[in-house]
Amino acid sequence: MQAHDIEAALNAGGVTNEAAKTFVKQWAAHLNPAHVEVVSAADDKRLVSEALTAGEIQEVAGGRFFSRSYSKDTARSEERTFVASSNPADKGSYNNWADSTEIKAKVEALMKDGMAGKTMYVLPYLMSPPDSVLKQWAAGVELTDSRVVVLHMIRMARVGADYINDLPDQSNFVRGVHVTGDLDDLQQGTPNDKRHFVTVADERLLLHYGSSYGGNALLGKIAHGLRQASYDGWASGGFLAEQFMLIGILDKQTGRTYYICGGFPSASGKTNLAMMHPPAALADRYEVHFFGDDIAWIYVDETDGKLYAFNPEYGVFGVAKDTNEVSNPNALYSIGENSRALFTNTAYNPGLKDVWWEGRTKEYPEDLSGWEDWRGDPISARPADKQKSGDNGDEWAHPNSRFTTNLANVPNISPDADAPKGVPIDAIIFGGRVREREPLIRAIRGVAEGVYDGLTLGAEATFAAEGKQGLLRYDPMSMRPFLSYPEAKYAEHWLNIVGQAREKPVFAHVNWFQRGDDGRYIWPGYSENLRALLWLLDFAAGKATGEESPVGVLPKESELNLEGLDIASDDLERLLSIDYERWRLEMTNREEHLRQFEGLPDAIWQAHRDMAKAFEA
Ligand code: OXD
Ligand code: MN
Repeated sequence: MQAHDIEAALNAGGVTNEAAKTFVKQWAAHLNPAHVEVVSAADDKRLVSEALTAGEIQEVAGGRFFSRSYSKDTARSEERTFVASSNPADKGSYNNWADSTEIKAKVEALMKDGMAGKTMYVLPYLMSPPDSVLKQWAAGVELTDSRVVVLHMIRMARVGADYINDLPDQSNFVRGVHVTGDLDDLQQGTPNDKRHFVTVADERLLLHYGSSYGGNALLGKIAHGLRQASYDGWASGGFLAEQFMLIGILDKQTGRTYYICGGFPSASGKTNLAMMHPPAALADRYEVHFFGDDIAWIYVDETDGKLYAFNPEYGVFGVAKDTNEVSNPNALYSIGENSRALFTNTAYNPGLKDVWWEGRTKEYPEDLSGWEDWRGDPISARPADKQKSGDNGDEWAHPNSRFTTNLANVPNISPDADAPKGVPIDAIIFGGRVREREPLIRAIRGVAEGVYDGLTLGAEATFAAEGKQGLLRYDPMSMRPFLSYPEAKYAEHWLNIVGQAREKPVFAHVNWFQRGDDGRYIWPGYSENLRALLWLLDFAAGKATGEESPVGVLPKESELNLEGLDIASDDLERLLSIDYERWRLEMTNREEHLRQFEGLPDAIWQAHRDMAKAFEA
């Protein structure tokens, strides 16, 4: 394309920001697209109809849509994700650091002419509520060659030229380039894997090559909202960007809303928690308000000294598996009729225009006709024993199949979701998926102790399968795949930010996944989880004292509101106590985990030593 045609396209799209125009022109020269088109959210209808005509998406009844991604491109690829900078001191244990000069040259070469014959979509976006106090870190421009990615971005971020035209510093936006690449020729998963998902953190530049799956290709969400923002928050000293859900709990009796944010490693129920309904017996008194299920930006307001948080996203990119009327009725509503939700890699029935995933209903759809699995293969063509086997590999929907929907569709969205300051945080919680050791909830006194708890967060999964029972895959603050700078500095930054708050939040660790000797979950979970959080708020207010333990304060049975809950007393006792032997083992594992992080602040080591010592007493 000629420079003047690109200029004309930018003008037609309403871009007046000269720095953005320069960025687009430079990359257009390198990527060589056939067309350039600036996108705003108002283009959704037209783009959906174009994508339907092109067969990139298909219709789901009730004004919703479905798409399949390439079969080797169905999840975030951690091993192909890099954080780059010009400073080798930015290398951490988990950030997969790369030298920015070297990796940029490599990715730029891979991207050369990567949009030939295609349209380059230009997406100016904002990762924050409009007028947010952290707005200066929130603007970005993503260039992408995928119309389906555009449809996701419109649901997940605020998209439109105005978000970059009115920037006080016109060049202050994150520059993102996404090139899908030839998915058949990327050698995914081999030693010659060509995929590169790079955050050049000290240049605020995102270069993603070789995928069109959401987690790799929606640059606003994870690359900007988490990796880049956490680096910016540290480099500026001003804020934290965390993979956290954020909710409000309204006590209708007092009229006060309490705000809780927290991190959970994947598949530990973050979306369900953020969207939960109170259990029936408590619904007259409490409401749970949704802010976000995946990202929170957190800072201290200098005027009132309080810790605030907001969700920078505009939508939900939720895991479909096991989403149903019991686990998450609000999620089902949010992807219901007229939501314009977009499903990815679920099972699909073109005749019925319907989608299905494992756990959507107890039984598989009775009549197999028309149903296609996530790869597009008819279920009825499978051997009979593979049609409804439930075995790994026989799933109808990909285990990481997703729904993408706008925040406005979530029925329990908070009336303060767009508050420019965010909301003041009362509690920060961490929760893993732990079979035996972690009680239902333990309150943690002290900021260093809370940060220590976050750094030692983890989930049992793969290691358990290898027979090392009880060993966690540690996932500090649930940020392991998104950490952008060294863990010791990350801990120090956490201590600084939360330390500045005049009113400190209470910390707690929760676990909804404890199992009995018979392997059954002993806590019912889902909406009942509210009971544990209400105890925490009582504890923070001094209305509950709990029982001291080496790992924090556990609720007394009498302090937990159990109205309307039928639970065996043995189970309850187990949920509210700890197994000392398992914990002693865990302390040794933690020490090894923390030792990786050279220069970890002494306050964190002290918290660790204090806990270890409490077990000796
Ligand atoms: C994730 C996501 O991969 O939020 O964590 O999609
Ligand atoms: Mn996430």
